[in-house]
Amino acid sequence: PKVFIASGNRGKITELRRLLPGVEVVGTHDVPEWTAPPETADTFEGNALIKARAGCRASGLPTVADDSGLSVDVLNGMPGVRSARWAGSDATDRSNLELLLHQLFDVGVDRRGAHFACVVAAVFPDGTEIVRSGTMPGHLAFEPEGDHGFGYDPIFVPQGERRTSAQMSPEEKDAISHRGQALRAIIPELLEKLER
Ligand code: ITT
Repeated sequence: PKVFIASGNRGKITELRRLLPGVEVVGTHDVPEWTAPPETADTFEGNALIKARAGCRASGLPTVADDSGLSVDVLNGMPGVRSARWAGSDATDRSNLELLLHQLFDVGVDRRGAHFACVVAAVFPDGTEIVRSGTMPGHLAFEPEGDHGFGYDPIFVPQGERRTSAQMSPEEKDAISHRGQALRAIIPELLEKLER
């Protein structure tokens, strides 16, 4: 089975490939018709569907898209769907997490709660749409630690952990992550439909 992954985020793609063993993944470089659509929805689900529908249209293939982000309690859930460009249109993973740490500099350890959320959408050429989600609760560290993962991983400590998700092995992160949960939830139906 073959799926197009409609994402330009390398960290995400690495994890999605790992979580889809046995599936042949087609990337954006193989689909010249692909251009990233504006993510105009204000929910993860809305944006995941925008990307998966556009990907399916461009590639003609079953398409998986992921919309995800980090929601911080004291920021009323921000950055949320704005996580990728929190520090502006030319933001990097580093500038995003530095801005977030700065915004929380006077927030104590007991008020640093946050969670990652991920929605994966699969859209098929026949119009079928499947959507699944996952979350990973935890809190924000005071300084970046670890160099695995991507994005905000160096400043996020999953519940029950002392390490950041960037200090965990890929397998450890997958076992508890928002993306791991969403993928494990979508796989049975996705494979069933791909193999039909
Ligand atoms: P695509 O839309 O092309 O897939 P994107 O990076 O723009 O890539 P999103 O709009 O879904 O994707 O933004 C997700 C951001 O949330 C991502 O850039 C990270 O900063 C953050 N994020 C999501 N999952 C994460 C994870 O597992 N670890 C660390 N940061 C994560």
